[in-house]
Amino acid sequence: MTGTTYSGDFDAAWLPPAAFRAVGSRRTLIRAGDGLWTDTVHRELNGACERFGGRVVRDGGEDAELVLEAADAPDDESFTLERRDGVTTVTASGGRGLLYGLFHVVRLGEDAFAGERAREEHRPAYATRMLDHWDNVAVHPVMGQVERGYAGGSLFWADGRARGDLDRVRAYGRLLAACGINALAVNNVNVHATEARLLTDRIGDVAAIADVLRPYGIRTHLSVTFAAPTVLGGLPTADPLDEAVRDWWAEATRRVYEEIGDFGGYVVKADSEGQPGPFAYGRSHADGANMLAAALEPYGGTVHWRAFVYDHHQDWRDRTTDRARAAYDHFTPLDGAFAPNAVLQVKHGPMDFQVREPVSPLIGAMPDTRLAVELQITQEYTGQQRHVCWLGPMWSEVLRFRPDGEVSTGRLADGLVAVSNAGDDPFWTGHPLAQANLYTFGRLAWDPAADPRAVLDEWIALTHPGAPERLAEGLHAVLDGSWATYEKYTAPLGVGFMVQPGHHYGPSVDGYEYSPWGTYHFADRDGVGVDRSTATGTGYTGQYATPWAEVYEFPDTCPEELLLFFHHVPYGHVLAGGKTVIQHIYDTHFEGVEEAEEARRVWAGLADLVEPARHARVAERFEEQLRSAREWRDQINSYFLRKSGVPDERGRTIH
Ligand code: GCW
Repeated sequence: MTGTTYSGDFDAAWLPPAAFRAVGSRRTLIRAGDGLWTDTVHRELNGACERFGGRVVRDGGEDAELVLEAADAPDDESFTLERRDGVTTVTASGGRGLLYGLFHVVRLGEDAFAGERAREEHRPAYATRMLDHWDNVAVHPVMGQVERGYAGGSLFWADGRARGDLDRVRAYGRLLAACGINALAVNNVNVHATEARLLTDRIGDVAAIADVLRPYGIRTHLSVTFAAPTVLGGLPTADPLDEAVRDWWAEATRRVYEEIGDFGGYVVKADSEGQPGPFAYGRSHADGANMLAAALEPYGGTVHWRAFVYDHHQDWRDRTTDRARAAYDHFTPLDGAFAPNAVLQVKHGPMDFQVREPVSPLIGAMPDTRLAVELQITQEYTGQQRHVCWLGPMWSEVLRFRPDGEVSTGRLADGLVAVSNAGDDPFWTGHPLAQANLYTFGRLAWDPAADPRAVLDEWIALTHPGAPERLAEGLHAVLDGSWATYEKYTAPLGVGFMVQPGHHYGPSVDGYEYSPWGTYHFADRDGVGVDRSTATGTGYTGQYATPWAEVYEFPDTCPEELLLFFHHVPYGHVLAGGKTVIQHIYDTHFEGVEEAEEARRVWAGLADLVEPARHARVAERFEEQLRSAREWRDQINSYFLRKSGVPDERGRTIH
C-alpha cells in the first residue's frame, strides 16, 4: 500500500519520504559555496540521510557516491549529470541548478546509481514556468475564496486575511520545485477591493509568502488592478500617460521592492470581463503595459499583461462578431510596441480553456513581442476536479504546435503560465489524481518535448514509491485516456461550452446560446457548428499563417476533432471514418460513459494498493463523474435527436 499523508494534515503528493530512499542511503558530497539554494539542497539531503542512513559532507568525501557541485552563478537553472567509476555527479553553475539537479536524482531513484551514465545536460526550455493562483483574499460573494477553485480554500488567504501558518505554503513550494515551477502569482487576476491593497499597505502579507517560496527557487508575483492609482492612490485618473499616474506606479513599485527584493512583477487583466484598463482613457494596451513595465524595469521585474480581451456584452443575433478573433484583432497591431520586460500572456486557445480548441492564432503572430502561453490546470471546463481528466496529452499537443507548420524543436513562446489547481484540500487538489496535472505542467514547462506518458510514469513512481507494476498499469489505464473520454461525453467536435452558465459544471446545451458571452454552437434542425472560414464565415481562419489557414478553411482538411469549431455542417456530413456527424455524436457519448465506467472499475480493483483515504476520495469522485457523464450523454444525445430527427443507427435509448 503506498501514498503518504503527513500527520493527517496534507498529502505528501509526489514527495513522500520514501521517494528519497535512493539519495538518502548514499554518501553525498556537496561542493558548493553557501547560498540560499545550496542550503535548501543541504537540508533536503540531511533529512533524507537521517531517515535512510546516508551521510552528507561539505568537504573531503573521497568515498562519496553522489557529488553535487555548483559554481557561483546563482540564477542559472541548468545542470549536468553523469556517472563514472561508481560516482554520480551533478554539476550546476549555481544553486538553482543544483536544486533542480537534486530533484532530478530523486526522480531517477536507484537508476541514478546504476551503471555508467554519459554526461547529460539539463536546461529548462522555458525560463518562466509560472503558476497563477486565482485566489481571493476576501471571500467573494459569487466566486468564493478561490475563483474556479475546486480544491477547498486558498493556501494563502482565508476570510479576508493572510493565513498565519505558512507550513503548507512551504511544503507547496517544495513540491513545485520538485517539478520545476519557478514563479507564482498569489492572487486572482480579477482584483477586488481587498486584494488591490496587497500592492500597498498589505504588501507585508505577500512578502511573507515570498520568504517561504524563495528557498525553493520560486519568485513571487502579484495581480494588480489597473485602477490602483485611483482606488488606492486617490488620483483622479489611471491614465497610463499621465505623469502623476506614472509616478504613483513608480513609487508603489519601489516600495514593493523594498519589501521583496526579488519580486517577480505584476500580472494584469485589463479591459477584460469588466476589469479596468487603458481603453477608458483612449490608450492602447501597449501604453498600459509599458507604464507598468517602466515602473518594474529598474528592479528587473516583469509585467504579465493578459490578452484575454473580448466583448462580453455581445448581441447573440450579431453573426459578424466572433469572440475567437478578439485577442488577435486587439493585439497584433501592437506587435513591437511592448517594452522588453512586458510579456503578453495568451490563453492557449482563442476561446476559454475548452476541452478542445485550436491553438490561438495570436501565438506566432507577434514576433516582436514577448509572449507567455497560459494553460489552465484547475479544470474549470474539464470536470472541475470531480472528473478525472489528465491534461498532459492536451498540453503536449499545444506545446508541440508550430504556427508555421514546421516541425521544430523550438519553443512555442517565451514563458508558460498555468492557473493552479491547488488549495487547502488535504490532497492539495480536490481530486487526488489531479495532482498529476500539476506535476505534468511543471515538467512539460521544463521540457515541452517530453512524452507526457513518461512524465506520468515519473509522477506515479514518485507518488507511490515501490508500488507494484499493477498499480502503475492501473493508473495509466485510468489516466492516459481520461481527457479523450471527457471530450467524448461533453461538447462534440470542438464546438465547446454547452455548460451550465455561471459555475460551468455539467451540461446545458443552450445555456450560453442566447447569452452575451460570444460562445455559440448554432445548432438548428439541419446542422451545427460555427462557420469561421474566410470564404463564408467570420474570417477567423485567416488569422492563421500557412499552412493552418488553408487546413482549417475547409471541412475536408480541417482536423476532425475541430470540425465544429471551424465549420457549420449538416448532421449528415460524413467524417473521414465514414460516420455522419450525428452518428459520431451519439457514438462518442455512449462510448465516453462506458470508458468512464471502465475507469471506475479499474480504480476499484486497486483498493489493496492505495492508501485507504486516497482510494476512497477517488472512488467517491468517480460516483459523481459517472452521474455527471450520464447526464451529459443523455442531454446531448436527446438534444440532437430532437433537433435533427435522425435516429441512432444502433437504436440505443435516447430520451
Ligand atoms: O475562464 C474564465 C473564467 C473566469 C476567469 C476568466 C479569466 C479569472 O470563467 O472566472 O476570471 O476566464 O481568465 O480571466
